[in-house]
Parts: sequence; C-alpha cells; structure tokens
Amino acid sequence: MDFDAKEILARNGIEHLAAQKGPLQVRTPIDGRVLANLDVATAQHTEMAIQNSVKAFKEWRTVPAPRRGELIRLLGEELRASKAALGELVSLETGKILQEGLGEVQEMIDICDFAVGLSRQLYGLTIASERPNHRMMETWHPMGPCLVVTAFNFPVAVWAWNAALALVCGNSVIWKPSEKTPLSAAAVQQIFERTCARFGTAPAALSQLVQGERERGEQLVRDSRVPLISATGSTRMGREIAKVASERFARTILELGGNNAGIVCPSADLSLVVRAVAFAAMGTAGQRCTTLRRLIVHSSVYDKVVSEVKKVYEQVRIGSPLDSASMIGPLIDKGAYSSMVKALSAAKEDGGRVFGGERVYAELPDAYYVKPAIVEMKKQTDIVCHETFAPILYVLKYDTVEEAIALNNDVPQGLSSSLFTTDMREMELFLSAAGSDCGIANVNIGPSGAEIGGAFGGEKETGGGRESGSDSWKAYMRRATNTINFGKDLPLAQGIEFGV
Ligand code: UN1
Repeated sequence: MDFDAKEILARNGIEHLAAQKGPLQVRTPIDGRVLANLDVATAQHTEMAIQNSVKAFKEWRTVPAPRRGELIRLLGEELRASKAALGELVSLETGKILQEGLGEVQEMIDICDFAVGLSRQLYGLTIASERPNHRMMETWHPMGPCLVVTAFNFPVAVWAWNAALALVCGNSVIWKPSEKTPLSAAAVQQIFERTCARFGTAPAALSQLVQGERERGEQLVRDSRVPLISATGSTRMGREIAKVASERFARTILELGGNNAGIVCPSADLSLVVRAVAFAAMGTAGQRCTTLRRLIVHSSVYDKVVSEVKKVYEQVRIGSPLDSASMIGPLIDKGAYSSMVKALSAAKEDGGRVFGGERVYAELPDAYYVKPAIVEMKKQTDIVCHETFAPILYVLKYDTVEEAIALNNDVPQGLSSSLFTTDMREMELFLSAAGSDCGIANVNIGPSGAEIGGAFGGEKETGGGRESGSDSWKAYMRRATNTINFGKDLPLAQGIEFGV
C-alpha cells in the first residue's frame, strides 16, 4: 500500500488544502491515513453562495445557448488534460481502482461532449392551433440556481452529468458534495474555474462548491431561491430532501438506491454471464448504485453458473486501488464494513449460504478490504430486498421466466436490471410492459456501467429522476407554452362566445 498522497494532491493542484486545519477530516480508504482537515462553509457562506448564484443565473440565462456550450466544450478540454491526475485522486479518495477512477473522468468528458451538441438542440415543438391565424409553440427557458448533491461513490461524474446539462440550459450551479469526498470536488471546482478564466466572460460564481456537513445541504434544500435539486445518494437522504422540496414545490431529480438483478436464462451464453457478473457485482467493491446485487438463475443452469462465478470470486485480486493488478479496492469506511457484516449475518439467519465476505488486510486497522460475498438464498427475504452498499451478491433460483421477472420487480427499488438469454421471446418479454419495472433494462450485459447517452435513473424508491442523456435536459428547464395571434380577430378556444 505504498503511495504518495501528497504528490497526488499536488498533481491536482490542491496540495495547499492539506495545510488547512478545519473540522472536515478526509481519510483515504486505502490505508485510513488522514489526507486533510478541511475548512467548511458556514451558514453565512452558504447564504452568500445562494445570492451569488442568483446573480450569476440572471446574467447567464441571456447568453445564447451555443455560447454556453462553448464553456462546456472548454471544460471537456480541461478534463481531458486532467484525466490522469483526477482519476488518481478519485481512486485515492474513494478507493475505487484506477481504471474506474479514470472511467469516471471519462464519463465527465463524455457528458461535456454531449452537452456541447445539446447546446444547439434545446428544441421546442410547434403545435397546431384550433384557431385561425394562431400559432402555438413551446419554448424552453433556464430555471435558476440548481443544487447538485453528490454521493461518495461517483464523486466527480455525477456533478458533471448535472452541471454540464444545467449550464448549457442556462442555469447556475451549487454543488454540495459528499463529506467523504471533498478533495475530488475541490479539484473539479478548480478545473471549472480554470475553464471560466479561459472562456473569459462567464459570470462570477456560475458554479460553486459548498463543502461541509449535511446542515449545509439542508439549508440549500430549504431555500426557495433554488428551484431545482438534483440529488444522488441513499433512499433515506432522498426521502428527507423530497419532503422539504415538496413543501415548497421545488423540482427534484432524485437518483437513489438500487437493488439490481440479473436473470440468467437456460439459453444464456455462460462465459459472457460470468464476465458480466464479475464486473457488475464486484466492481467498485459493490458500491455503485447500479451494482448487481441479485442473480436470479434458472434451475437448469444454476449449479454451473454458481460454481463458475465462485471460481472467479476466488481469483479476484483485492488490494490497493492504485496498484494496477487490483480489481477490488477497499470499502469506503468502517460504517460500510459494519453494514456488510450485519447484512451477511441477517442473510444467514434467513437460511442463506455465504461464500466469501471475510475481511482481508486486517493489519490495517483503519482500512476495510473484504472478499466479495456470494449468498445463496432460498427466498427473496427482507435482507435481499434491502440495498447494502457492499459486494454481496444474493443468488436465487427460478423455474419460469415470469417467476424470474416477478422476483426482479418484487423489491422496493427500481434502478437497473438485466437479462441473459439468446431466446428472443424471453428478451422481448423482459423489455415489455409486463417485464422489468426498472429505469434501466439491459440484455446480455450487466446492470452497471451505463453510457451517458441514455437517460439514467429509476423508479419506485430509486426516486424517479433521470439524469444524463436522451431528453433528461428537459428537467433542467422550464417549459413555456406560447399562443400567438397574427390575425385581426379574437376567436376564443373551445368556440366560446364572449361578446364585448
Ligand atoms: C452511481 O453509482 O451513482 O451506470 C452511478 C453506472 C455508472 C454510474 C453509476 N455510469 O454504473
């Protein structure tokens, strides 16, 4: 576990942060060492941030959208130049392997490219009017300051999905990152500010960072000057945000918990299944919202699939995420480890057969590395229906595809799902109205690792929001319906006569 944390901070231009003596202690999950004690925003700083964001919005909303796109094009350039350094910092702060840290920065670059194109495509419809000499149309307008709340597991990409869209749509942004990953956020903020300096005419405080504990987030969520809240994190957090936001009718984009399944049908290509399961269930040490958590296997291939998957689980290299040989890094912290231990013991009580799950590198008292676990379950009990943010894969058996789809859907969350088959009837059923009830339904790939081009998010306790590609941008704008009379009469809709 040999690495030079100072040098990683320096490569990202944030070495000065290590000298702060604030209350927010940042540790790397790699070996638990303290990286920094950061200063945090006060209530007053946060109030200033809101005021400045309103000011920035008023200026930015009138800048032509393609010109706003130019800022994001430059941001993409800066991110390309910073990819190696930022990927490493993400790896240092979250414990995800370097490949995945780099992949996360690539997601930022990809959404910038997408948003640049989008900046020339914020289309509205022209609608046929029932009245003579009238025209109807929709126009899309910026909304105001957007609050972006991000989780530790994707500390930079989730900001980019939201900010790139929000900014080309003409909004200003306030970012409240996870308390567990403030350094990655600070590095990105610096990249953004560098981009603004190159752009030359961006308003001050166009995208700001508010670091600190949850009270700062609460303050921002309560404030009626912030019309849009896009939050990624636990269902518990989302529920609290939704309550406060709905009180003041703020718009929310919620991307919360997932409990994603993979169904393995008799005709599935098993070598592909094993590779897909390995990445989806063990990648990011099981700490993606899209992580594969339930494998639902047809009884005719059950023994073979389980034994092949176990083989891969035995071989997988666990270690420092900065070592290129590692495929699984540590869990984020002790709390994550305790949740995993608790979930495994609950699963055992429910009759589950546990394989793996032991702690490794226990000589590092403040780092939590675990062997990924497979738990064969007879039934989908309460613990299986619960999202535990750790590498636990529950395995269930099924006999009919309808039964498998019912199991897929019979959990409170609805983010992602996948089906492995070469039978087109099974595939189409899974993708149909009677199929998966999730926001993402894949065939012959796992549930994680989505591309930015599609809308990302899910139903039920996942919160219903959509971020990233497709037409998700519409959530960051307000729609105005316009009716224009270019005639000399005033016909009323619905044929109403009102003779004055
Ligand atoms: C998350 O875990 O919050 O689809 C996001 C994926 C990634 C994003 C995950 N593109 O796995």
